[in-house]
Amino acid sequence: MLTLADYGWSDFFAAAFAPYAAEGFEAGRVFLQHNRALMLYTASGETPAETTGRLRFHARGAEDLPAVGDWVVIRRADGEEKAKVHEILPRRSKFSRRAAGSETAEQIVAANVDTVFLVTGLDNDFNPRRVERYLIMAWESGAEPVVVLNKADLMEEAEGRRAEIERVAPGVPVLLLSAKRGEGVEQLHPYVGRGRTVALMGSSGVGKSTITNRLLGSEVQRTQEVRLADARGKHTTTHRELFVLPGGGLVLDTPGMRELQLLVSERGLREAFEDIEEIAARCRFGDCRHEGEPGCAVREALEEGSLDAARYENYRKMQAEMRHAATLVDQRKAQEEKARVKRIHRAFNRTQKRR
Ligand SMILES: Nc1nc2c(ncn2[C@@H]2O[C@H](COP(=O)(O)OP(=O)(O)OP(=O)(O)O)[C@@H](O)[C@H]2O)c(=O)[nH]1
Ligand SMILES: [Mg+2]
Ligand SMILES: [Zn+2]
Repeated sequence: MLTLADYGWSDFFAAAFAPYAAEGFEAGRVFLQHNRALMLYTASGETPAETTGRLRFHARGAEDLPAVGDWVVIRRADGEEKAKVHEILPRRSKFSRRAAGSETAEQIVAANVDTVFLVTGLDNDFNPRRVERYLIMAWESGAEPVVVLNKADLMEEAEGRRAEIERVAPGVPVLLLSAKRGEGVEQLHPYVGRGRTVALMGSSGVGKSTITNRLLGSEVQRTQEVRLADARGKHTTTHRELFVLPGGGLVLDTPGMRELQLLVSERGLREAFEDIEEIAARCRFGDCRHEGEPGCAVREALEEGSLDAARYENYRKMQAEMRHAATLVDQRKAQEEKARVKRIHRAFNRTQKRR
């Protein structure tokens, strides 16, 4: 029988859970989520669950609802198949993306991930600019990023590509492997282990599910050839699921993400482009825009080639995007707060009338 520790439980969650334990609640970890339906790992095995109406009522957005990887506070009523989720315990890390069809609505993709494998294929998918973007998301999440260059068997120049990615991912391990052939997969092992959660993220067709199957030691996840005519891939994996590994630890396979769904944020941007931030700190003027001001260290670095022009351009692009998104999010939050207050007033008035 597995214990909560096998599912990633730690002192951090135990401390947050203590007041609920005293009231007889149980803890569970979400391993599957489909709309309101959840599947949880608990001390007594797997159980289906759903959120209480109260939790949904007070939710300000998707952020306040359970996502895969979340630890939740549950109660089981006699004779009911589904446990009721009363609260979500604080998250140690979280991945958000833009919800489909919206420029501002945030969706939590995964919670409480320790290490994220940012997977890129050494085929047509290879794109350092995209890796930079994924790194922003990873740094923002609070999980430790590791870049995984998969399909090394398809490229002669794999080592050169690795060096190229190391330059855009300062301080981040960059691993080269072939999941299909099973070569280099052991480099992932130090990141997995009892109670540790790893997640795989990257575009469709890069081999996330193939890697998941390697870690699981069996063909649990379906994998599929990418159509050459359609560079977007097929999106073989359609939902996120957290698996327990036979040797201990948990792995979260996710559906391929389109680049534009990634949210860029200040913190993530700073960390992913730390090298540029360091150069910019040497500009003569504190508010230097690096557009021809005298004593600009960034211009100088670009001219002498110590700063790669494409990387700098991507940084500027991400920065502009982040500012745009931040404005939209502020507007949305103001609207949501207004709607929430209105909702609470209405509910309050209803109870007053009943009296
Ligand atoms: N040559 C080669 N092919 C690989 C490797 N790893 C995976 N593939 C192939 O790439 C294709 C896509 O792999 P998947 O594991 O389904 O990719 P995915 O990232 O899970 O894709 P989505 O679920 O759509 O996001 C399959 O045909 C795999 O066999 C590898 O190391 N080398
Ligand atoms: Mg997949
Ligand atoms: Zn400057």
